[in-house]
Amino acid sequence: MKKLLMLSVALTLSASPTLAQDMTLNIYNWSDYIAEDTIEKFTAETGITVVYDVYDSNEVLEAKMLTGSSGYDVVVPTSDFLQRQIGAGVYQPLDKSQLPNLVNMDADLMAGAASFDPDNEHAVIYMWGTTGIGFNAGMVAERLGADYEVSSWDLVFDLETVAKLGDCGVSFLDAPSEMLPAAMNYLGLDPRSTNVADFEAGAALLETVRPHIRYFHSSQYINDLANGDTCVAVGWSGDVFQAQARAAEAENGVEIGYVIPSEGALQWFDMMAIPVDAPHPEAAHKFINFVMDAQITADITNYVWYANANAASMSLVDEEITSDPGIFPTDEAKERLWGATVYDARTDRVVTRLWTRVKSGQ
Ligand code: SPD
Repeated sequence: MKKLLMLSVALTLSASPTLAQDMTLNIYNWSDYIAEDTIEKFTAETGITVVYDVYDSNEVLEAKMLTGSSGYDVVVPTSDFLQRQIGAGVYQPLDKSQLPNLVNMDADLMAGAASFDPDNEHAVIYMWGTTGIGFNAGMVAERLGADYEVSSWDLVFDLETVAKLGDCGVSFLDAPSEMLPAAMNYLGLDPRSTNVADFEAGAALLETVRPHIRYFHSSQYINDLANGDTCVAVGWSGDVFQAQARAAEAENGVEIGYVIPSEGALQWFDMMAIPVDAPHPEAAHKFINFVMDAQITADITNYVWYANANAASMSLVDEEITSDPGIFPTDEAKERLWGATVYDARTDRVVTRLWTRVKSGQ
């Protein structure tokens, strides 16, 4: 009897291979980037079990994607990295017939993303944000004076200013394709330039302030800011707001602010895509479609404090978030944002070499 049952299970599985293979889904996403209950809800709705891993750097994701056979079904590269990886044949075209919730997406923002992925063939926007400055209002005021208004990259790139903050802890993202352009922009150069001399100038500025930078890391700053262990972080919008929320929850008296500096900042889009060798492409489509549900996306934004590109979700997002110009920049602030440049292999080598030099401080 047992044998018969096993045989029938085996037959059922082989008769419906897609169903059998699609009961699992391997997701690789940025850390601190999903609501507490998103995965649980997805499994409850679909019966698909999820293995969820995280990273905090596009370079780490890219290395895995270019090596291949990562085992991941859904990954979330930022749009400039996505474009380069599409060029390397890393992603499969989406089957849009499996993505009915695409109608929920904001047409303008998707058109913007299409400049990295024509016709949005391979990816859908997950969340978007800016790279600006998070700061501990009290600690900064103690060192720079109560009247000092944090509004400029001066806070971290002006030597005299940042030197006064060294003791309370300043951190930079470990993201060369964001930090070098920010420094170049501060110097009055085009942040989208791929001119080696411009990168050299940006690196020289970063090396000047390097002695006052406690560390380069792209996720640790959330807790450090929240706990008052550091006072300033060049960071990603939602992460800084998460630090603010954690501090408020801890009632520890730490008050965190976020600014998009007056000189401008990078605006980026993180994109959901399916690797060409994903073991469970059908489940991957189901997940992407699930995230595009208006309520699910709103829940994520309400938890991680990142802007999303789901027009249908907006009325479900907390007003505290939709009205915050640090999360949804004003039209005036949008004028000062720049988009990422896609670096070719040669430029990438220049950036990597300079970044190693900046970080090592030698
Ligand atoms: N904790 C989530 C961080 C997401 C940041 N995305 C990276 C954008 C890079 N330009």
